[in-house]
Amino acid sequence: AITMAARRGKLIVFEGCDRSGKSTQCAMLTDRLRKDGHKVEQLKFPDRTTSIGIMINNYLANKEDQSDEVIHLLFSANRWEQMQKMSKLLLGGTHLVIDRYAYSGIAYSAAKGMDLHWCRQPDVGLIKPDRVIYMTLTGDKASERADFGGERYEKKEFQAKVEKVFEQLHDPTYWQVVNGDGSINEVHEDVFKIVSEVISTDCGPLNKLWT
Ligand code: Z5A
Ligand code: MG
Repeated sequence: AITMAARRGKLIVFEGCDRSGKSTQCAMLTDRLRKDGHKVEQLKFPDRTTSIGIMINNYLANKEDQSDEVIHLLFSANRWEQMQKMSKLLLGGTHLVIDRYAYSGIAYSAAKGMDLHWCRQPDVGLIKPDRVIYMTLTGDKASERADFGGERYEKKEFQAKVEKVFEQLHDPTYWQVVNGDGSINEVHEDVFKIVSEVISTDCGPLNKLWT
């Protein structure tokens, strides 16, 4: 069990507000790690391919309404439905690069005025990331980037509230901030430095989030 823990894959999560470059950086990091010979898989939340994911997609696209509580629980269930697969991959030595996680779940719901403690409960016990890379953008950069404003939550004032909740969730023991203002390649180098260090460290057995 000890060698298994030492050789397990690492769970790297990208978080942050809209258009900060999470998806771009997840793809670049995954490619780079794979080229370097690592076993690595990329996942994203919401995973819009499952039946729960389709309900979430309809909500985000404003095609369907849900109460705040229901959509919150669907986002969480959409993570829980991947836990078995994730745990298998990690224990088999595959690194996982994940685009958004429970922190987005809490940040977007609490930004609507929902109780933060209530919002956190459904995600308690998910696999804990080895590192959260929290991407920031200064000023109006987000709204200047492509496609901003197409979905339900893509409004400037709302994004500012989301950012405030992320700041409350920030845990310096395993979060690192990456400034997304630079060029895609500059940001990638910052990300890669952080992840290289995590990958070469023995992080012990898998842990559960917020337990
Ligand atoms: N949500 C929730 O409420 N509860 C939950 O539990 C979860 C999510 C998991 C959809 O998420 C919504 O779901 C989201 C949160 C909510 N709502 N909002 N807002 P999503 O992950 O599917 O969202 P998305 O559509 O992928 O967008 P995004 O994540 O906001 O964008 P991003 O991934 O951070 O950025 P990007 O796609 O990499 O880049 C955006 C654009 O900027 C693109 O044209 C890039 O080419 C460009 N870009 C990227 N990097 C740079 C740099 N460095 N310079 C210049 N331009 C750049
Ligand atoms: Mg994205």
